[in-house]
Amino acid sequence: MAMSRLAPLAAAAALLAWASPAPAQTVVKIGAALSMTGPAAAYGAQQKAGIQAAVDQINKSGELKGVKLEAVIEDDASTKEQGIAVFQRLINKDKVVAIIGPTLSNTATATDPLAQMAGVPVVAVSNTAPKGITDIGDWIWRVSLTEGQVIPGALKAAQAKLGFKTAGVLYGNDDAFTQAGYSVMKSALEAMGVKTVGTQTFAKPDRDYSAQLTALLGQKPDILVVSALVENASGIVAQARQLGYTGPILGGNGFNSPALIANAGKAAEGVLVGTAWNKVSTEKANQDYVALMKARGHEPDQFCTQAYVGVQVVADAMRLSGQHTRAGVKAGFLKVKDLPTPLGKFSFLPSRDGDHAPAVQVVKDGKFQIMQ
Ligand code: 1QQ
Repeated sequence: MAMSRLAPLAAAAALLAWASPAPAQTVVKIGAALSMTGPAAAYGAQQKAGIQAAVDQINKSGELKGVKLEAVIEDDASTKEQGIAVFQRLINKDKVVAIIGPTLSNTATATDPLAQMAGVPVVAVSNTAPKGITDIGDWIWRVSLTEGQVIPGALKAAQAKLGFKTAGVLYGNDDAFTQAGYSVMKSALEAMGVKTVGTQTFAKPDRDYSAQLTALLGQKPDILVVSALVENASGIVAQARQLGYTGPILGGNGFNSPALIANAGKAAEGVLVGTAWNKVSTEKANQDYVALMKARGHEPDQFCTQAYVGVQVVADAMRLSGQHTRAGVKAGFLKVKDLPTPLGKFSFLPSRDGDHAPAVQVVKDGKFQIMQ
């Protein structure tokens, strides 16, 4: 009786042993703190898809001989408090070799000092505040281009097309990213000789922007320039159109989500936004990535792509240093050079910020289209 019950098990075990010679593999954990809930949730969902695609791809390729990557993805809830709790878990409990994230610059200002103190490499894949991220210390690195690397060029490209002379500016005054974006916009407009005819603010919980927009539109600006996360951005765009504004609107990185188009609908047509990802790039690394995501049934945005590249960069650092430890990843970052990625050839600057070419896109026919 006992024999007959065990026999099928033994047969299955024998079959498994035969089917998978299973080379010894070390599991290496990469942590990610992403905004899966809260005001930045639209970005977090895309980032998660990018990380999982990269981990699967790298494991399948076998390029990290003897190493199997495992992503430990946690929700930072778009807040500093939850971000801190997640970082502590990833650093002390999961013992990850690197942390990707957190989604928001605002959260990063609170979490990244913990990683710096613990000696855990961080790769920011969506933080775009120029200051207060990589300058936290030598364990903090960044793939995402900053607003300073993207907005001045986007404004110039837009001006070359549209020829605006005056601007109305609207920004969130309760977030590290929206404030930093505003200060980049202000200096870029000044440098271009564009006159700012009005500046208004809002906060993340706000849903009605009619007072601010009415004040700005009363000044008849040629363009509206907005620094906002996507939930606020969608409402601002929709309400500006409801108030009869038909002119151009240029947004910062917060606008870089298809959620803007889904939420604002037709009102989003003509919105301009600088981007780190030229999705129509014909470079092989981009074409391969686009095909991979298509095969996975996922429509990627810039945030998905940057998160994908974050994992690529960590894997490349392990390959270059020959180590899959925290110190090994950091040492490898110093050697990453012209890595072919869907964002273009990627290298780090001496400031540990990312370096590759940005692009400009405009919403047309319900889609972000690269401006040529
Ligand atoms: C930041 C950003 C947000 C818009 C995206 C996550 O760029 O917080 O820095």
